[in-house]
Amino acid sequence: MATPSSPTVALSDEDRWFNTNPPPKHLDGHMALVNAFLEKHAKANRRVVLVTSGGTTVPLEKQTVRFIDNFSAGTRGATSAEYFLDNTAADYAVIFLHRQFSLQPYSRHYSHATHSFLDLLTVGENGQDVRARDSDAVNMLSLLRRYQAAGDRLLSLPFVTVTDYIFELRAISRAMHRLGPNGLLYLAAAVSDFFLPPDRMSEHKIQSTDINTDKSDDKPLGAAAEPEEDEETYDNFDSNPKVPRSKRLVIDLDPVPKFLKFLVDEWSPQSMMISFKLETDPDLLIGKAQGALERYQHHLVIGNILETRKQEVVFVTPAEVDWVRLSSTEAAANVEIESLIVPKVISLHQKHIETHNKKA
Ligand code: PAZ
Repeated sequence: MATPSSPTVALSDEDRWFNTNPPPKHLDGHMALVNAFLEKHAKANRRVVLVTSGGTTVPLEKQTVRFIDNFSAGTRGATSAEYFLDNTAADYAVIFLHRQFSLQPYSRHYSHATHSFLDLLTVGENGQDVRARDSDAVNMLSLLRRYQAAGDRLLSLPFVTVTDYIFELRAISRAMHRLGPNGLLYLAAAVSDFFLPPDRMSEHKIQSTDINTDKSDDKPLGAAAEPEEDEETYDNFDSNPKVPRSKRLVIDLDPVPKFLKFLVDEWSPQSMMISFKLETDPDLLIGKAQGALERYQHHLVIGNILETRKQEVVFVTPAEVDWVRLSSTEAAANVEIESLIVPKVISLHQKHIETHNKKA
């Protein structure tokens, strides 16, 4: 403990954040798996890509009942992971850091379908075994072969909250530093920009009424507890101040620290780093992507618009702005845009490695 005479070292913003937020329960277990995975693939001189995928939650209570979430199902991440793994010439191993229960490479083709997976099965002729229905069997067999070929080149690790995500990202990217330029960070997760710090988070479920004066969520607070109309605080949050402040849930979130800066500068400076940028207003996309590149000094931002993200993305580097689009024929044939994104990323990573090796 610091005494008045002992020197004190000011904590950086990064240290302060990591000291005041709880690490995920499974971090040590995940890192044991990551270290063994990296050891094996580094020995084989294989490239390793960390693909992050899916949305992060922002819990509102420590014993979490309610949380804020976002739209992402993890399609971009799961699909991209598959194209990295299937590219046998490039020979990547993939750490797939994904939101728990979001889409996964290979199983994504069936896992979130609107019909039950049981509809794909039929009972064999002998009445004893189970088979895929004839109409699905060919596709399933080819998928199973691709999944088995990926085998131990895929390590899948789940996260839930935005805090879990940042802890996992720091630990994994630091561990990937050992790969030098063979490491690739492909950050497609939809990460919340805001969170509720633990010192302002209630331990238990947030109550909708004052539990000391009212037991029911349905009826209004008892007359004795309810201030008279003219005493009540009708704060003007909006143009309809009919609901008193005491009955509103007002959520006041802090910004999530800009951790990509730490990633580039300290956690994994030799890896190639690609961030994704999502916007809904097309007029903002390129400027925001260029702003992120400028601020973090990483290698590439892949920009996309919510509505068109499955048809087009834009590669923004310090040198150029390059749109990648499905042609109308490709779109009609349900070609996945990740089949265009991933080969382009692989060739940029190849250049990154060559540039690094020339300098060394
Ligand atoms: O998960 P999904 O396929 O529905 O969406 C993918 C995406 C839009 C979340 C991804 O392409 C992306 O832009 N991620 C970064 C989002 C952001 O933090 O700006």
